[in-house]
Amino acid sequence: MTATHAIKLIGAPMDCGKTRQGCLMGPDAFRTAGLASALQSLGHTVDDLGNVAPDANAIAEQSGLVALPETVGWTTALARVAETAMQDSLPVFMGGDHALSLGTVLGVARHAAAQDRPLFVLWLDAHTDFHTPQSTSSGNLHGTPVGYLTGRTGFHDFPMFEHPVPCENVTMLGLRSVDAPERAALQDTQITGIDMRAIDEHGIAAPLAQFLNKVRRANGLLHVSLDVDFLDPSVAPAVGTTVPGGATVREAHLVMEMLHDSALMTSLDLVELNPFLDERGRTAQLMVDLTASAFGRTVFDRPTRAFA
Ligand code: 4U7
Ligand code: MN
Ligand code: MN
Ligand code: MN
Repeated sequence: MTATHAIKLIGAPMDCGKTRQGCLMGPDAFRTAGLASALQSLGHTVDDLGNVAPDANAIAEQSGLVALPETVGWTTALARVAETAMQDSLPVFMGGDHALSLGTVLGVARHAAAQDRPLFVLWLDAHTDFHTPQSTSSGNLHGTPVGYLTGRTGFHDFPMFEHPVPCENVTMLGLRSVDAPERAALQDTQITGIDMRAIDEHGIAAPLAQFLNKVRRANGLLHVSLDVDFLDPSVAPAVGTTVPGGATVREAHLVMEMLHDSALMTSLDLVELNPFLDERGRTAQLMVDLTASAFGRTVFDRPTRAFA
């Protein structure tokens, strides 16, 4: 039996980070799939805070960007909620599209700075989400949160990211769709990007273990952002941005199990679930099962080793 957590479930039915709609149903799909009871049954205290709503603001729409004012409104609201929740809990943000991480990581970073602890980010995604509002050609701001949280310039209408996450503290796993401007910008950074080819060759455990050791040595906080499209679309169809060749069910569980064993994770985003595209709830269910693994669900406890 391992440490129990005070978990806060926070719904972020954000759907404006891209044009394709449906992620607003995500939080309710996570609830219907039994996220709270799955975590409670592992011994954790779970408090569902309901859904956040975006702040109002007077920012103007900008041509070439999808729903900039609303996205900034979500960012300011979620940053506030995240920073508060970090004080006495481990928040799990139920999205909503990946633009919600603009806000959650901003709030988490403010908390980390107040604690005088370094923040690390694990990005589980087919995409690097490293655009700026200038470099994106789709205009979809769900492709920008890593650019924002690492302090790239160009986020003029967003709150200043006062304490950017150092690039060497960011690891991405599962990559298989990176736009040319993202690749060019990433080249000049210390971000660790593990693509599917590297995972095919060397497995997913080694790069993750290396990253977790780094977090531990630094006594860091660890924010994990899990995009549904990290997973292969054959096992997780409920996402707008499917890219073939993603993580298997077992690779994803191993990541979550190692996160649990590390006891390092201090906040979690579950993003991009689009229940309108799901098949009988299977993607929502898989995401709940993966979250349960991250919070200690196992077949056998490792220390006693079954049959050993
Ligand atoms: B997600 C894309 F062009 N890079 O910018 C873009 F391929 O949060 C996709 O990872 C972004 O799902 C995907 O629109 C954002 C595209
Ligand atoms: Mn635990
Ligand atoms: Mn993403
Ligand atoms: Mn993605």
